[in-house]
Amino acid sequence: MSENYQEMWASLGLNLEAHRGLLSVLSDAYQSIYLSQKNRPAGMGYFDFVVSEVHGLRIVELLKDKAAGKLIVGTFCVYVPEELILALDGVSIGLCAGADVGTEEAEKFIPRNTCALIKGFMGFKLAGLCPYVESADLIIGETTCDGKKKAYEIFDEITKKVYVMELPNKKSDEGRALWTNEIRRLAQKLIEVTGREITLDKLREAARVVNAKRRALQRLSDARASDPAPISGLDALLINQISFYDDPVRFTSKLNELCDELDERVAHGTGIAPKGAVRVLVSGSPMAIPNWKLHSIIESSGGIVVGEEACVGERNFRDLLDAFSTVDEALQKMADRSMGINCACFTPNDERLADIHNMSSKLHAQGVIHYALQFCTPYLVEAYRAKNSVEAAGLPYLRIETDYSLEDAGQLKTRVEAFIEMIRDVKRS
Ligand code: BJ8
Repeated sequence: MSENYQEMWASLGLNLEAHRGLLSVLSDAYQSIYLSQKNRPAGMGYFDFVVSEVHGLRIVELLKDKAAGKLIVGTFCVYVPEELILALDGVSIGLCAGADVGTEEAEKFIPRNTCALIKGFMGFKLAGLCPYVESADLIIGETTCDGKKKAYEIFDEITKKVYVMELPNKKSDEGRALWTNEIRRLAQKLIEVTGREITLDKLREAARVVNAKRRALQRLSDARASDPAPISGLDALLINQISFYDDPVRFTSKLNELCDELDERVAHGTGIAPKGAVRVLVSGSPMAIPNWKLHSIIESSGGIVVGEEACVGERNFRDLLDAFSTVDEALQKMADRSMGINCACFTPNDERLADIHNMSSKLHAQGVIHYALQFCTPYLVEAYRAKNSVEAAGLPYLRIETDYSLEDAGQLKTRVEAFIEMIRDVKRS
């Protein structure tokens, strides 16, 4: 990344020395994990470029948008409707963090036994390393897991930008009514902050943009059902991660170009891994950028990740926003759509078990790896029911509990290799 951004980073209050170190570590990791892959689709060039400019050009764009009067809104959860932010001339940016950064600083505010995702977003801010948090005008939190909802109280003390939506725990009629009301409350908040009105035309245009992005992500997911898979799980994960912070119109256009290329690869039988490579579905906690650890281990052990039953994955794009004819109906439809996202923060959450089953069949997965971040109680507890459900369907299951550090990488690799070998044995017999 060019050094020309020093002035911008300084104006955002970043810790320049620590930031330089972070970019250098990220660039090395990207080189060894991503750029060492063989036979990648040419269309990945755009996404490589986006990563190389993640703290550079994209921040320049956000600051230009801000100067032009747009509201920069940071979010942490796919329940927050992106359409509503866009309809009020806002820009939506995902703030979840996928690296062990600023842990020492974060642990001054939150307990050590907090999940890595929460420690990550707190740590990035506290260590002066997140230009996204610094650029944001408003940060939207939600009452999902206990760790997040309590951390937002402190994050608001630190940033003075946090607004929290109340997410119900149950998908009952009362829960749906509560969430619909929360979307209306968010609409009012955005109107108040921007001084703009919500119009039907603006909502329709925003829905068109976000649905087009979801359709492109669905195309990517569909392409992964082929054997050989035309794209690695690592690259597909990266695209899903980028979908949370790139400009949505440009992202959709570039992803559709890539999907055209993937269609050709499928037609010619060109794969990123050999035909017959062991196909794995990953299910569980979200993997925020630059968390590439598990995919990298699976794919360097002879497996191929064919899908993610996760919020950085299928839960984010599976359902489109339905058509609407009034502003209030649009808000209602946004609430209905997000209530179809089956997060482990809900109880009961049988629909997620069905999602794992349906994705495994659609993508021809031969095994399921359940991934939960250490201290992520919702997903760690739900792993029990996921195991029973996956094994009842006759698929091998492996439960992984980890964090962002690489300390357990060797041990995880041994377990993943044994899992893949076991699936190969089943296939041979
Ligand atoms: S809809 S998964 S994006 S809440 S990993 S912070 S759950 S302790 S992120 Fe999520 Fe919305 Fe649900 Fe999806 Fe807590 Fe677990 Fe940490 Fe997590």
